[in-house]
Order: sequence, then structure tokens, then C-alpha cells
Amino acid sequence: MRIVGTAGHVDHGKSSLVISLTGHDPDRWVEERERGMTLDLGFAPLTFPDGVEAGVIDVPGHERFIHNMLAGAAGIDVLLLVVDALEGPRAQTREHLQILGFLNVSRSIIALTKIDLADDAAIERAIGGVRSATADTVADGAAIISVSNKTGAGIEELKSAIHDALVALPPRRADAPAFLPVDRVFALPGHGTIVTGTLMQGTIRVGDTLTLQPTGQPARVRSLQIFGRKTGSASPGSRLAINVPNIDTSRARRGDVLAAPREFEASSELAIEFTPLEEALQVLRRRTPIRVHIGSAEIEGRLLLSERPTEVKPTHALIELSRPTVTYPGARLIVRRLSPKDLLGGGTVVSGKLWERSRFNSTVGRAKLGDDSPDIETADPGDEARCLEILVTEGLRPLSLRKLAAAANVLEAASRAAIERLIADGRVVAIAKPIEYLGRAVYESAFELCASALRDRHADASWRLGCSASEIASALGVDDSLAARLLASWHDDGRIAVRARYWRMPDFTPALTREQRTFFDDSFRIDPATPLAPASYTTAMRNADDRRITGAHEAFESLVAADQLVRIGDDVYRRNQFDRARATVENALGNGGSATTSQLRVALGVSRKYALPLLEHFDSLGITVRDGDLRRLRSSAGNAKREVQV
Ligand SMILES: Nc1nc2c(ncn2[C@@H]2O[C@H](COP(=O)(O)OP(=O)(O)OP(=O)(O)O)[C@@H](O)[C@H]2O)c(=O)[nH]1
Ligand SMILES: [Mg+2]
Repeated sequence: MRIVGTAGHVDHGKSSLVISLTGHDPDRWVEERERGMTLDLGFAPLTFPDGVEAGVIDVPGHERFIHNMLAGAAGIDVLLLVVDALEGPRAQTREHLQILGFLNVSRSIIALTKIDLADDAAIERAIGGVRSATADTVADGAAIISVSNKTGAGIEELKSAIHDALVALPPRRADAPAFLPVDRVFALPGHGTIVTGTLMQGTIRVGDTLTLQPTGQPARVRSLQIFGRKTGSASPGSRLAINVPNIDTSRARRGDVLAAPREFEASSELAIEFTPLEEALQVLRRRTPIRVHIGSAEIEGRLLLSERPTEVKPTHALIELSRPTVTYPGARLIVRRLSPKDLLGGGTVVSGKLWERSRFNSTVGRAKLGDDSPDIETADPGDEARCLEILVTEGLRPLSLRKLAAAANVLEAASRAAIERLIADGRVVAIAKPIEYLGRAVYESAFELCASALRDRHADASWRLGCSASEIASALGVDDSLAARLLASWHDDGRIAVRARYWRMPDFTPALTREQRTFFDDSFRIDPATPLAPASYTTAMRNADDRRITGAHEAFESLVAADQLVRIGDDVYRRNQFDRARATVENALGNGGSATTSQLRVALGVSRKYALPLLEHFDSLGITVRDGDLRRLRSSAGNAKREVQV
């Protein structure tokens, strides 16, 4: 089912035409019928003998009710522009055309009404006026059909033009997450809350649990009706009345959205591609107070532009809303001035909730951003292409499946299947903790950046083990935790190595400078009088600072990581010295023996100051166990913990 929507100036015969076409009076309210003027949206079914059907939305023409017109306009597929043959195009004829030019209208038909009152000359004049008023608008070149709602002249011809337009429409996405902007809410005795609206995309079935947004209330679909006819499921484009008994009528209103439960999250910021109207160029500032009409909602907010627009062309913009709403990429919206409520322009949502201010600031300043942004006008690219496009656009910002589904406007299950295929093809990469996805190209270029940062570091400071995750984070321009996740992933790929929390290229081995080597040989020289006594870390480093030994602290860490030195608190042992101390203790405790601290101290030939930390270190490594003042070897010596790197 698809939507035919009227548009045009007040009193030009829109509602009368809906009656002529459908037999239903779209003016629902007593007040409308009494005043002979449409105040709010009206709805009527239009069915053809061959089964083609449409919902007709009748809009008010009076400028005071343009907000109501806007609440229904977003769903219109086929525009029925109504022009009085006597009056010709008037102010709201033009305004409605401007509005609809920003929305989803695929086809337009122009009905010239009241021809029973007009002579041929007047009709010719009106046709000329219509041609010039519709030039360069959504109705440019549309068929003009003369009709009379009094005599019925031309109505059959108009019906057949509508029929042809309906069958020629491109399909709406039935497999997308369901999205229905609510335009009416009322209670039906014995049934509870009914909401009505046009299903913009997706499929709704009886029994579904949807979410009423932006409040997030779960809404169970008890029954569905299309113009009074019960149905088990509804395809996109349908005019629906949905019974959602568990929703409190007072907690739902026009402007809410009944949506698939997982893929949408309410947001107060929208990234859009905005096109200003010519007459708005004088009014628009970098921050302009506005009201946004999106779906059936009207929300006040601010339009943020990186610079004042000087010409009528699409530009990236951010909208800050005074209250959150849900939307999807590709959804259309209308921007009006806060006061007076002049039309300023319209736009297309680029991203509902992923967009961040930082990104707006960084990308919006780029010269030709429009050129590298996704082309949202193109025909349905399929779930895979949609997901890939989002990941490419997001760059080095991994997305969870759920966020990806929301941003790509596909069902989560469909995005899972798409991602699996993209991973199998090598076009997408998953990184862990938590599992999120990146485009392969950005993952590879991030690795190149990381590798070159590592190579630079290896060349500049050959004595250093490599880079910390934080250093890689700044090289990549990401936060530490993402850097750590990427590093872990590249490590799993075998592309980088790590030691003591320092990352390096796998073929790199730290090498001390001659100066460092001489300094450390000197600082940690073994005294033959007390061969097992350690050197002091503090003293050595103080000496290094005094003698301005380049990179001494990092070189020391490398020696520790390479197992050439062992540091226990302030005590530093050479590796062979440490091994000899260990052998001395093992000998003293051999064959199930035990010894006191002071006995072991004597065996080691060092003072208590050195012996205590060393023996405790052996305990901590699981070489020895302490029982009161006695130590013995852990019986299952093979289970000794591996030495922990400092
Ligand atoms: N003679 C004649 N009168 C018409 C025709 N169409 C509409 N009218 C009359 O024009 C007046 C306005 O018609 P509506 O159908 O209410 O106009 P509308 O465009 O819906 O008006 P709004 O909803 O208020 O914008 C009514 O009195 C209709 O009876 C027509 O084809 N011929
Ligand atoms: Mg009307």
C-alpha cells in the first residue's frame, strides 16, 4: 500500500476531491465540516478494481495549520497538487511544493478543480500559472488534469493517472526495521489505545512487540487495521490503526514513533545534509533557532552550520533538539524558523545517533565533505553494502552489531548475516572485548600507522623495548582502550610482539648503546668479596642522571625484560648472580632439608638487608616455602611459578 497526499491552497477543493475519488469525507471533525475547512489531517482509502490500493492523506491548506500538514506530509509517495481553476496557484500552493520537494514524493499529479465554474480562457490561464509555479519543483512537468467535484468531470481520468503512478512506484523497504510515526492517538472503549500512522519502512505483524519512542515503552500489537479492515501484517506504505492496549493513552502523542524494538535509540542530536531555500540565506546563521518537522513530530531546536550558507546547495549540518526523537539514515525532515515560522529548508538524516559533536566539528570544516559522504539518494544498496558503507564512514570507530544495525537502518539479524559475509570476504574485521567491527581498509591503515610509529621508535631509541599502548593511541588518534584492543588484534595476527607491556615489531630486538652498555657493566659490577650482593637501583639511576646517560631508565627496563637483570625492590642482580643465589639456597635446602633465614643469609654471604627481600622473592616465585622461621624447597619443585617479569 502507498500514500497519495493532497496539497494546495486553502479552499481549492482538496477535501472535495478526496470525496470524489474515494467516496470518503476526510474532514473528520464536526468543526471542520461546520467551517468547511480542513484543520487537521484526514484519511481515506482508495481502491481500484484490479486490487491496487492507496491511502489518501488530505492536508489542510490554511497557513495556520501548516504544522498539521507537515505531520502527514512525510509519508506521501504520490503528490496530488490541487489548484483552483479560477484562482490559479496561490501562496500555499507554492509553500506546499517547497515542503514536498524536501520529502519522499516520487510522483506528482496536478488536479485543476472547479472547472465547472471556469471558462476555457480561465482554464488556460490557470494552466499557464500552474506550469510556471511548478517549474523546478517536485511537480515540474506533472500531468495537469482538469476536474470538477460538482459534475464529476475528469475524475475517472485523474483516478487512472493515480493508478498508473501507484503501480510505477519503487518499493519501500519491507525488510528494514519497522518505523511508524504516530499521527493520531485515541482510546477505543473495550480496546484501549489506538495509534495511527503511515508505516514508513519495515513490516508490522499482530503479536509483535514494538517500542514507542522516544519514551521507550514496549508496545504489544494486539490488532492491526488498514482503513477499518483487519489484517495480520502490514507492509511499508500502509496507513495503519494499531491497537496497543498496554500503552497508556495519555503517554502517547502525535510525533511519537512506533518502532522495531532494538534498532532505534532516541537522540537529541541529528546529523543531516541540509539544503537551504534561497529566501532563507539571509536568515540562516551558524546557530539558528528552528523547529524541525521529522516524521509526524515537530520539535524545537537549533540548526548548527559550520559557516553561513551563501548558496542553495546541500551542506552538512547538525541539529540539536530540545527533546529526543528516533530516526534513521535517509529520513527526510523540514526546517522552519522558530519565529516567524518561515520555511528555511529541508534535509536528509545522515545518522540518527552515532554522530558526535567532535566528528561534526572535525568533518564539517573539510572543503568538499559532500563528495566523500555516502550517497543517500542511490537506490537500495542491500544490507551488506549498507553495513560496509557505515563502517567505512565511521572510520576508526568500531561499532557493535546493534549500533551498526541502527546506523545502517537494517534489522539486527540481517546486519549479523551481512557482517559474517563481509568478514569472510575480508572486507570487515572484528576486534574483541567487546566484539565490534571495523572496515578492513581502516584497520590496515591503522596498522601501517602503528608499524611506522614502532619503527620510528625502534630507530630513535634502539635500547627501548618498544612503545606503550598509550603511545600507539596517540599515534592513531584513538583512546588508550581502543589502542589496546587493536594491538591485541594485531598481536593475534602475529604482526607485532609484546614484552613487559611494550609493543614492538616482531623482528626487533632492543640493543643498548655503547655508552649504556659500559655504564651498566660498570654500575652492576660484581664485587669479588661479596659476589652475591646486589647493586642499588636508586644509586645506579642517580649516577646515570648525573652522567647524563641517554635513555638509561628505558635501557634498564629492557635489560630486565630481556632477563639480563633482576630487580627486587631497590636491589638489582645480574642474571648469573641471581641464578647462583638461587642455586646456593637450593643446595642449602637440598634433600628435604630446612634452614632459618639467618642460616640462608650466611650461606649467601650477604647482609640481612639483601637476604630478606631475596628469600621472600624466592617464596613468591614458589621456589621455597616458609614455615615460621624455617624455609624448605617446595616439594614439587617442577611446579614453581615461572619468574614474573618486573
Ligand atoms: N463548483 C465547485 N465547487 C467546488 C469544487 N471543489 C470544491 N468546491 C467547493 O470549494 C469549497 C472548498 O472546498 P474544499 O474541498 O473544502 O477545499 P479544501 O482545499 O479542502 O480546503 P482546506 O481544506 O480548507 O484547505 C467548498 O465549498 C467546495 O464545495 C468544484 O470542483 N466545483
Ligand atoms: Mg480540506
